[in-house]
Parts: sequence; C-alpha cells; structure tokens
Amino acid sequence: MHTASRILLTSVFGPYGVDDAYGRKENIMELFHNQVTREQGLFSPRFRHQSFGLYLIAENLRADTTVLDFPSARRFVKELTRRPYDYVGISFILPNFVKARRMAELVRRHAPQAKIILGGHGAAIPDVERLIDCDHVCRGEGIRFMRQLLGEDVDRPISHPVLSIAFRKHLMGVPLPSDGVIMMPGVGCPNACRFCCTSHFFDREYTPFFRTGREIFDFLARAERERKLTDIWVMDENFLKQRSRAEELLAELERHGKYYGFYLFSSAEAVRAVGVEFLKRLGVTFLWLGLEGRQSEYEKTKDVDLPAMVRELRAVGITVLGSVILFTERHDQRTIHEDIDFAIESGSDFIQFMQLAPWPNTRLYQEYRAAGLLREDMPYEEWHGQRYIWYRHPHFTPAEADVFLRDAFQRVWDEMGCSVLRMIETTLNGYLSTLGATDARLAARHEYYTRTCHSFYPVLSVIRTHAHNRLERDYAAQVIARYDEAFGPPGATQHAKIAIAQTLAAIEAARIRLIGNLRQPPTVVTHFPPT
Ligand code: B12
Ligand code: SF4
Repeated sequence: MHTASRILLTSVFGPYGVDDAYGRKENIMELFHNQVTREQGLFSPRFRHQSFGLYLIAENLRADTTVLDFPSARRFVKELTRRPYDYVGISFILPNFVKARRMAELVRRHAPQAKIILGGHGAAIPDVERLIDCDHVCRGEGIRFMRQLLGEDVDRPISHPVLSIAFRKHLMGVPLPSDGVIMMPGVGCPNACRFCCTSHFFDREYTPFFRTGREIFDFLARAERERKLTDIWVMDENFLKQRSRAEELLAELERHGKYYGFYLFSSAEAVRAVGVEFLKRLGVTFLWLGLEGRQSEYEKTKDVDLPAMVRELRAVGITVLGSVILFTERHDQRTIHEDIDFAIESGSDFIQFMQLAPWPNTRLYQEYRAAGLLREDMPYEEWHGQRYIWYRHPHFTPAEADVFLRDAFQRVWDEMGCSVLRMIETTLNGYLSTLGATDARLAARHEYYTRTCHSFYPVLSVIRTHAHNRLERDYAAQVIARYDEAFGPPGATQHAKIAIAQTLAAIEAARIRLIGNLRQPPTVVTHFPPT
C-alpha cells in the first residue's frame, strides 16, 4: 500500500562554501553573505535558512516522512541505515550536482531497497537521469509529483508548515532572535524573463498554494498562535502580481486589526501597479526588487524610473534590496560600469549582483547553446553565478568576470557605506513617516518601527567604531545624530546594550581575523508522522 511508504527527503551534504571535490567556496549556505553583502566583512548579516521546499512537501504527504537538512555525508549514511526507507528524495540545485550524484551512489550502496527521486532546480540538468543513477525525476512542483507517485489524492488542499525564516542569525556578532515565519504562497512566475530559471522551471506559470487572501490570513493567524511572530518572509517570486489576492489579504488584515511586517520579492511593474500607499497599508517593510540594469530590456522595468521608485520606498520605511545582472550582452569593460554605477545610484539599501546565468531550461540557455556559447566543459560546481561565467562573452573571460564582480561588491561598500547602515536609516524613515498617524494600520506600523529602531540603535555605534572608511564613519555618525534627534540621547539601558554590542562585535571581528568568517549550519532532522 502506497501510503505505508517511508520517505526520506534530504538536502545535499556539507560542508558548504569550501573548495573540495564536491563544491566551491562561493557556495556558502547563507543568503546575504554569499550574494549580497559578501564583501562587507563584519557588517554582513549572517542568516541560515532551512530547505523550505522539503518541509512543504513533507507536510503535505500522508506517508511517514523524515526531512534531513544539512547532513554530513556520514550523517546521511547513518540515516539511510537507521530505517528501511522506501524512497529517498534528494533536493539539489545545479552547482550541487556532484553532491547529488554522490548521494545517489550512497543510497544504492546503503539502502538498495529505496527508490531514488531527484528534485529541485538541479533536476533541470539535461539528461540528469543518465548522469545520476535514479528512479524518478521531478521537474517542477514537488507536492503534486510526490502525491501522484505515492498514489495519494493530488488535489487535497495544501497545508503550509510553520517554519522560521532563518535560524542562527546574527549581526556583527550580536545574536538575533528567530522571530519571523516563512510563507510560500506559490511557485513560478508568468513573466518568463529569458534568464529566469524559477519561471521556466514551473512552466512559466504561477502555481498557487494559497488561492485567496483569506487562506493566507488563516495561515498567518495559525502561525501567530503557534509562535510569536513579527515578520513574514514571503517566498514567492512576484507576490504582488496576484493583485486581487494581495488586496483580499489587506482587507482581512484590516478587518481583524492585525499588523505584520512583510518581506516581499517583486518586479517593478507590480510595485507600480499597486502603489506605495498600498504597500504601507499591507505592512511591507522589505522589498527585493529586480533592477536588472540601466537599459533593462525587460517589460517589468519598462518606463519605470527605478531610482525614484527606490527613493519613494525608502522614504516610507521600506528597505530595498536591488538586484542587478552583470555580464549581459551589452556589457563590455566600459559599459559594465554604467550598470554598477546605476546600482549605486539606485540608492538601494542592499545590492545584489548576479552574473547573467544561462540555467538549463531557460530561453537564455537554449539561445546560448544553439549559438555554441556555453562552456559545457566547465564542471557544474562552477555554475553558481558568483565567480566564473560559464559562457563565452565577447568582452570578459571567466577570470575577469570574477574580478569585476568582486570589485562591484566592494564599490558598493566603499561608496555607499555598509548595507545594514542604510537599512537602519530606512527604518528611521519609517518611524518618522508614521509619526502621529491616527489611522489604525499606520499607527500599528509606527509601533513596529519604534520597536525596530530601538533594537537597531546599539549596532550603529559598532558600525561607527569598525567603519572601514571615512564615508562610512561619517554616515554612521549622521544616522546616530538623526536617531538621537528623533528619540533623544540614549539612556542607561541603551548604553548598556551598546557596550554589549561592542564587546560581541570585537569578538566577532577577532574571530574573522583569526579563523575566517565561514560557519556551517547544523544538521536538522524533522519527522512528519503518517496521517
Ligand atoms: C532559499 C534559497 C537559498 C538558500 C538555501 C537554503 C537551503 N537550505 O538550501 C540560500 C540563501 C543558502 C541559497 C544559496 C544559494 N542559492 Co539559492 N535560492 C533560494 C531561493 C530564493 C528559494 C528556494 C525556496 O525555498 N523556494 C520555495 C520552494 C517551495 O521552492 P523549491 O525549493 O523550488 O521547491 C519546489 C520544487 O523545486 C520541488 N522540489 C524541490 N526539492 C525537491 C526534492 C524532491 C525529492 C522533489 C520530489 C521535489 C522537490 O518541490 C518544491 C515544492 O514545489 C531560490 C529562488 C526561488 N525563488 O526558488 C534560490 C535558488 C534555488 N538558489 C540558487 C543559487 C544559484 C544559489 C547559490 C549557488 C547562490 C550562490 N551563488 O552562492 C547558493 C548555493 C548554496 C549551496 N551551498 O547550496 C538558484 C538555483 C539555480 C539552479 N538552476 O540551480 C535559485 C533558483 C535562484 C536563482 N534564480 O538563481 N539559496
Ligand atoms: S519577473 Fe522576476 S520572477 Fe518573474 S520571470 Fe522575471 S525575473 Fe523571474
């Protein structure tokens, strides 16, 4: 009987972010530290994220399922021999191809009874079933696939697990509470930008897990009951694109007098369509925005004055993470600086640079492959977007791409000051722009900013002390002055907190100097009993 199956769902094994036979040092298992603030040393926020998709699948199967997150190879083998699993599902992305292949070999050796399922973006690798010994490949959405495979009802409503956004978080050595929840309202995006693997992987359409604003609200209410929360990180490529659902959510929040801080990914056209006032009312405090480049060819940024949009968002307290693509066809060694300048001029709080990346199954990949531009001899471990480009660019060798990318990140830090400082400034803008608000939603937003400003304040002194250049030191002093003007000079409690933050930051700075700043996530095992 299918539902009696024992399933193991696993992420790939560590260590991560080291040069070894299975991976590269650029693939740190962290978000900000590997692709956003990677050159900002002590000032780079350190967050670890569980492999959300696996928990989502597990929560939605009737079968007895174990999720093994961040195992070592040895821990993986131990798990394989601990229980007679019927299926082992390996989730991997393309640069972790060799790890997935090794894990499949280990399954065959230590759990020969188990069927192997490959899933995640690595499954888009051409002919993956010939390259890795496996029984099933899931190319796309996993819940439906697994339910079908196990003979379960595929149309059963989706249940969303309550998971922390991140764990083992810290900022400049100061531990931060895991006080937010991840929400995955759906996968995919219909915009189908030619480089975008998440759009192409899900067949260029949106697959919702929550269909209505009411369903989202019910999840938030449950999450709030189960754990205290303040922030909701919305893992959805383009949440605002489902406009009526977002409007329904706002209506529910207003009806119940609830206020949460939302972190969203969005395209510029979707922001423009709903407007900043809507974002404020909804509770958006962080926006990940595809800026792409000054002369972006994409519909989503067409006719949008992006720097003006970023200014408007920051002025009302919305922290912006602007994402820019380098090494496009229009970049040569001179014009690439126009887009790096553009990123800096955008004034975003955080800036992510990604290399143009022809991921398998994207239109970009098909075009480059047809034109013979792909460096298919380059091992998949190198295909990660933070060092070498894996296509022939007329103006950049892979080694030059590495240097230009590093310099771009460094310029952001040198010329804008650290990203966290900008975010703390934006938070103050949020506080000031809602001061005296009488409307209930904006008053709730004001409370949120008041709380957040107080918790950020001690970090400002740390930035001033450890500033890496004059601009950053002066900028920190300026933001401190703005805070003191808004809240008055710090009292005894704030002074004590500053002293603690300074001590922890000094320890962290010494740790970075002496042993480096790589940290591995711990193994997490979660069991989902049969239902
Ligand atoms: C969170 C995240 C991370 C986290 C990873 C946390 C973790 N524990 O793994 C962090 C920040 C550490 C990270 C790092 C990196 N990431 Co990342 N990341 C994401 C992100 C933003 C969200 C993933 C997610 O949770 N999605 C929501 C869930 C519901 O979707 P899902 O994971 O795709 O899962 C669904 C299906 O794919 C499928 N599925 C997935 N696994 C399995 C397994 C089985 C058995 C089955 C049946 C189905 C199945 O079912 C799920 C439900 O439908 C995606 C972009 C995105 N929006 O998806 C990029 C993304 C996955 N990352 C990517 C990359 C390139 C990286 C880095 C290499 C970046 C870098 N240059 O360093 C590193 C690699 C780190 C490492 N050592 O592995 C690429 C992968 C590209 C590719 N084609 O392979 C993506 C798609 C971003 C992009 N557009 O470029 N990342
Ligand atoms: S708008 Fe964003 S998520 Fe949608 S296809 Fe374009 S890059 Fe991908």
